[in-house]
Amino acid sequence: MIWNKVIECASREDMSTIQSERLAKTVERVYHNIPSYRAKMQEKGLVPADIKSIDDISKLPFTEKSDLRDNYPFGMFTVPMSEIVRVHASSGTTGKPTVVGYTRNDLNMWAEVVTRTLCMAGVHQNDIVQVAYGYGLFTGGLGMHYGTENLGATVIPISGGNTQKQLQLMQDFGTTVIACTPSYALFLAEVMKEKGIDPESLNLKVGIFGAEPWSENMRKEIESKLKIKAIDIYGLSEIVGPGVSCECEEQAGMHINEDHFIPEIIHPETLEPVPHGEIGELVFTTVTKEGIPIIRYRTRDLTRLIYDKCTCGRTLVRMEKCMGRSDDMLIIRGVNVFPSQIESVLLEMSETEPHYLLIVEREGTLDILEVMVEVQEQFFSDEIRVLEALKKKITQNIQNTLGISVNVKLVEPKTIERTAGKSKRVIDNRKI
Ligand code: DLL
Repeated sequence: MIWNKVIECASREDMSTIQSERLAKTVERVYHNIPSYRAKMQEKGLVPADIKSIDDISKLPFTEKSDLRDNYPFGMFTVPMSEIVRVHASSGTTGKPTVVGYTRNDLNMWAEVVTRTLCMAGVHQNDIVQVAYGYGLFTGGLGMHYGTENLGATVIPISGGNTQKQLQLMQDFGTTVIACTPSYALFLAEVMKEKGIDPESLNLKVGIFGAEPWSENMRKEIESKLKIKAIDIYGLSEIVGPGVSCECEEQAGMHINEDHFIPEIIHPETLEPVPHGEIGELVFTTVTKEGIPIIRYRTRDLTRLIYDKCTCGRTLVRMEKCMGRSDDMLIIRGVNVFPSQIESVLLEMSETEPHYLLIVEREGTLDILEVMVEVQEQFFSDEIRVLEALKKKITQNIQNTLGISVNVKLVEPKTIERTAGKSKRVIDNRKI
């Protein structure tokens, strides 16, 4: 089922026309309503009339998380507070959260894009959707909630955590769709196994997983353990929340709702657009938002765009699974390392659990990368020789992938902290 066929299957030409019209209007609005945007445009010698079509988008200045922080809490809103009907905020690693506000129209638009993504994932009106993303300032819970209601499916607003209850409701209510972070999905699978719950005995068929990076191998792991189709959904609070893009049942890249959010890929250092199809940093401009329109927001997420028509029939441009972030990329002795690379290695090995923690230290001038890995119950034996051999094998596999040496530390199952929300994979203790 396609929710909005006219838009989701539009020709490139029609989409460009829609985007160009909306972009020009948005630029006009922010120029006249937000002093910080006006100042940035004036610095570049730009007036709204210079932006006539999406071909002019790269003339515009970028927006960064720090712009939202500097205007904390409501300084980037373009409408009076009487028109803002909800706020959300995303907790940063440092300092104040970034706050976003939605008008009634914004909330309707958000519900519509999430409904589209649910249809992409193969969810129907008669499905029962357990929303296990956190409800609250985080956009995951409420974002999925209203999209599900808008579709007409049944929503179970359980929020994150409370694993026992999650499983009980899955059994009692006949949940068919679970929406949560991929790491929490694995945790649910783990607890199911412990409790002797056979996933085949449940009605689960689809999982809608996002809010953190996860690899193809992790997808395979979740699909085989929960016996479901695992769909990747992407979004960020600064743009709208979940629903910026999502995979369809083909699982071949996430369709971007580009009539609302125009994507670009730039080189993270030169900030210039990269040639079509190359990997770089994803940048979004919102063209329908009223509460807090955002021009050229630097997501720091690394991916590439795919413009070919998808076999599902949609023409909406697709973005590949995120390779990581330009800023959570670790640089270890000069080598770029993404946690997802290590995750893939671990998931390919049958002896390990997909739970790991990377700890980076600096000894003198040397970076040391320690990888804490959970070993499966049956392999965790007291026999030192067996464990030593396993440790050697894991170390070798990781080193072959990364091209740098690492210290592997094997730990017992369930040692590494599980969370119901986004997992923390890296502790960087370097003081640089
Ligand atoms: O995580 C919104 C969301 C909720 C998306 C539920 C999907 C599902 P923020 O808390 O603002 O918003 O975090 C946004 O999370 O820039 C990415 O780095 C990361 N992220 C989100 N989805 C994915 C994904 C929500 N599917 C930041 N793959 C983004 C990889 C993701 N990273």
